[in-house]
Amino acid sequence: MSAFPLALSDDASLDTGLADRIDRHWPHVLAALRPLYGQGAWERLLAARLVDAARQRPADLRALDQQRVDAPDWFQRPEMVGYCTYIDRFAGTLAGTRSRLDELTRLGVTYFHPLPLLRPCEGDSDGGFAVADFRQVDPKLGTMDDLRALAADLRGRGISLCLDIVCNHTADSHPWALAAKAGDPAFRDFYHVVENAADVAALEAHLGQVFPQTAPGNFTFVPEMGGHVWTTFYPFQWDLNYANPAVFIEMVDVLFYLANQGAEVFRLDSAPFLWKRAGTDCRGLPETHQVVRAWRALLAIVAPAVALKAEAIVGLDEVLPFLGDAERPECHLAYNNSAMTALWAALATGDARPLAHCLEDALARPADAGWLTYVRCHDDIIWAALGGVIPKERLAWISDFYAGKVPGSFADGRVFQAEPGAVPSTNGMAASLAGWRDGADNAAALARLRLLYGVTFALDGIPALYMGDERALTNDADYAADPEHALDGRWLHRPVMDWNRPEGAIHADIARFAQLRRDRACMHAANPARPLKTDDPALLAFDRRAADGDRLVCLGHFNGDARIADLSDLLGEGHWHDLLDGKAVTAQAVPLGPWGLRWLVKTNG
Ligand code: OTU
Repeated sequence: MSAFPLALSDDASLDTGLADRIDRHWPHVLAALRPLYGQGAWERLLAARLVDAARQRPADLRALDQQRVDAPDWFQRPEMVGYCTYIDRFAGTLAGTRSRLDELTRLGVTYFHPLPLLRPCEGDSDGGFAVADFRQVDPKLGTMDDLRALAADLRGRGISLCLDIVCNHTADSHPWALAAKAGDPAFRDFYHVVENAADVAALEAHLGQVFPQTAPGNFTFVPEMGGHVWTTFYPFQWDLNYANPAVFIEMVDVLFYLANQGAEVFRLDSAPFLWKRAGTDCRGLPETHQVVRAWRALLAIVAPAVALKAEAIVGLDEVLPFLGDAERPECHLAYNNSAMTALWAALATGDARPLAHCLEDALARPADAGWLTYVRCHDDIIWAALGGVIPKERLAWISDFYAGKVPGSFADGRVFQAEPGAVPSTNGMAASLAGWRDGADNAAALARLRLLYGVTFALDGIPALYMGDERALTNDADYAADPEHALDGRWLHRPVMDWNRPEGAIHADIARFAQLRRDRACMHAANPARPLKTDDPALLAFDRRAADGDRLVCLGHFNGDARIADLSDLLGEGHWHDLLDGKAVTAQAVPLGPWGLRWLVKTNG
């Protein structure tokens, strides 16, 4: 009963490998979806979209598919380095971006993630995360032709394009929402509508809030809908109803479409929220994982060159399921937000032990998956995600530290909105959070920024640079002057790129981290970062080891003092040298500078 419902016949426009891929992966699609949707007409409808998309897949992308079927570890390779930015803030338009690609190449970038660029709703669109058309580019940025051209340019340089799939919700001005408002029952069923207030209250009792001040609650009363629409995020972002197979099919068709334009990675935005079940917190439900598993299997059929990345900014135990396991794979990549958050925690407290703990827990990921490792992104730093690792009072202190409220704090950040009693998360550019102030002596801030990026680039996965960090760009305090941004404090760390700002030392450091990773077998993501025991809480140590013996030990000194450490227990026999400064190091006396960073390898080894 798991046969593919359509005959492929001898269709010459289809890829020769397609039938085999269907045989391999279609049973996984059914295994994931039949428990959700039963057996039914949706199977043929889905199969038809799949065959259409396969037929439309351009020849150059089919060639890429073949390469990646032959070498499925492409996204784990040591040369992978990411860059994330808003197109308008980076280069104005997609065409402008095409003329800035040398900047990316100079930094060693092989993975480019422009934040949402599809046509958003008018006015405030949550930075493009309220999509009004999944098949059209934001006219302010360009056209679909421009996007295809950018993807092709990137591909030509060995850079993979990552696009956001805002899969949890649409804008309330999306045609599906408009049809629902106009009374079409088929489209009403694309969303969750709750008719009476008592039912809303019963659901709310189990739900958290993402934007408690600017968008309290999880429902929005919409008169045209005669009820309350589920809106986890802003009122203009309507959550999709994945219990309706038509929603699943439409969204996977969006994935197929964008894959055929040249996207090589999809960032599944707000992945934990996809499925709703009354009486639960609706985060990371088993049904959500079935949806993601089915997407993985369907892309493995139509566009095997494409990888999925989970955006789940929650505790590690809730992130790991998004990577699946050998039998039931889900995403290829997931954000290692625990490591990122614990990195900032270590910088504030001088205690790197929670970070080592997070790295230990991160070892539980499948060997053929990878992390997206990062220092900053366009969102707030969510301390609550470390709830299982650091006590709440300590997290509250860290949040205060980054808001500059703790005496002696170097940080120049701000708190973001929080639910009553919760630890507020933090906004701010990496440089500002690390204490950078234009016009001041920034030696310590530079060392801190370098430490954060140096550790991140030594971890397992794709290290991603957030636009501006390579020039130590600071906060955009003027965001509040823009009425569309004023109420959302995350715009503090979404500045316009200042191309006249000197590149400075951090630019050279980051480019060097990328270059040093490239040729080292141990930096392949199949080789995880294993924390090593140290007797100094401020000293983070971990290593990467390849099967061929290649090994790198990364040391991070989360302390502003200089010291000389006896690390003979940790490093053992042999001669070592530091790849970063090229100098020899003896295990008995390793100099650790203020906020010092070392990438040690055995000499001649
Ligand atoms: C994501 O973030 C995006 O990164 C945000 O920029 C969007 O506003 C949001 O989705 C809505 O599209 O809560 O504070 O566990 O943490 O999805 C950011 C996932 C968020 C959430 C994450 C969300």
